[in-house]
Amino acid sequence: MKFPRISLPAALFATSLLGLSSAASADTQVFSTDFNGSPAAQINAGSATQVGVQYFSGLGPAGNQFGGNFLRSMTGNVVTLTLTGLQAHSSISVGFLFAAIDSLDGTGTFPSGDYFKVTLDGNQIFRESFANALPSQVQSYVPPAGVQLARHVDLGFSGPGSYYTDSAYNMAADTTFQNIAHTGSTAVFTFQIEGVGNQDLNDESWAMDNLRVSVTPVPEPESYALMLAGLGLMGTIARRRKAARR
Ligand SMILES: [Ca+2]
Ligand SMILES: [Ca+2]
Ligand SMILES: [Ca+2]
Repeated sequence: MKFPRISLPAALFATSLLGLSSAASADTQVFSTDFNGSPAAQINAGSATQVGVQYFSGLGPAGNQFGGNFLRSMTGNVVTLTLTGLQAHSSISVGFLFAAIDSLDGTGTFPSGDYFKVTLDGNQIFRESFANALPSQVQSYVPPAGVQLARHVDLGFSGPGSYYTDSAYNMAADTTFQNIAHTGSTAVFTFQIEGVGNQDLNDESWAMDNLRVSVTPVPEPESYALMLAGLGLMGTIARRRKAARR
């Protein structure tokens, strides 16, 4: 039995091609924090602080559960995440656990308007109201399957009481936040609850835990050049072999 001969350059090239294709198909995590240790330098939290998650602890799927501390913010405050030096990529995804704490008023009439808004590079990617106080209040956010972890449950902070129940969501499972077209080397996300219904921290607030950002890489221009050079080399090898068999 004869084994086909493979030249060393061709074998090396085939290996590098495999590497490139696997890198292109899998997302690469570029930021992650669980808010348990020192605050991440990439986050400007404004007046938000890292505090214990209280009864949110353990909510969430394996590997992505509330625990330790999270970043708790009053309504009206803006939390900004700034990422620089990102590798070449075609899209970006952000995931986090979201805690809707105490008597957020949804789209309701007293006082109306507690909207959680997320922007990327100044463009709004999410804006929905969240309601916790009364079951009759209107919440515009309809969580996709697998996103809602708790609703109208006392998970701590103000209360307990009918006005001060809480809700929890796994936003990493909401496709709104996944594979957003993006190519820039810098990405700036903002998170806030805004609207005419913003009240003080003891009345209503929100928090996030396990904030993670990933990108879908594309080969760098140098990699393309390498790939083209490799293809040329393989072509040359194939032609030489064909010529040798004549
Ligand atoms: Ca945490
Ligand atoms: Ca509460
Ligand atoms: Ca309010």
